[in-house]
Amino acid sequence: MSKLNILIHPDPRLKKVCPPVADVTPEVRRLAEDMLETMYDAPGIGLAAPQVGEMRRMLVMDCIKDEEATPEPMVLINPEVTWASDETNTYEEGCLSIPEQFGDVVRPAEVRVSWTDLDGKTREEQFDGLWATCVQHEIDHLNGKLFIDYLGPMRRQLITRKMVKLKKERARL
Ligand code: K1U
Ligand code: ZN
Repeated sequence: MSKLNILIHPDPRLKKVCPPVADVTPEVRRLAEDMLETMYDAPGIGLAAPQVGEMRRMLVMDCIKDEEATPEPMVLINPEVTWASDETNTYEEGCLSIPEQFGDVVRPAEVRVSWTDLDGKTREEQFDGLWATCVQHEIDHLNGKLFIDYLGPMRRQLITRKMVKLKKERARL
């Protein structure tokens, strides 16, 4: 397994709509393993393929925050929201591509999602709580959307400026 480099906003690859995964090949399974390793190492509760420069519709997540609890890694290929609740939930979201910045985002409290798993089988599940927030955040990444796109233009611009500065500092190291 290898740890992958996480792209930092602003990056044109984080603004693109990703095409579907055509086939679940050994290379796709390997990418899923590497994405999970990268997510746990960060640490994060989710990671979408474009965040590591892989322009395809797949994501990983594990919203079990308790380090003592058994991990529940999930890999979702070509995920689609098939139903969303009218009830909403507000969560202060973060993003591994926008380190140390947070903002309140309102999303449907529950969603049903269908996807292809690593065996090539179609799955469908209903998510709530942090799992629902996370899966919607990650599917947004596959559509070139970031959590800061839900914030006001001033806050978005401020965060973007901070990230430009951070990238310059990191490039100097
Ligand atoms: O997609 C990403 O950038 C990962 C992101 C997912 C996410 C966070 C919060 C709400 C929705 C989606 C993260 O994992 S940020 C890090 C984080 O939330 C976290 C890190 C360690 C422990 C617990 C949470
Ligand atoms: Zn993110």
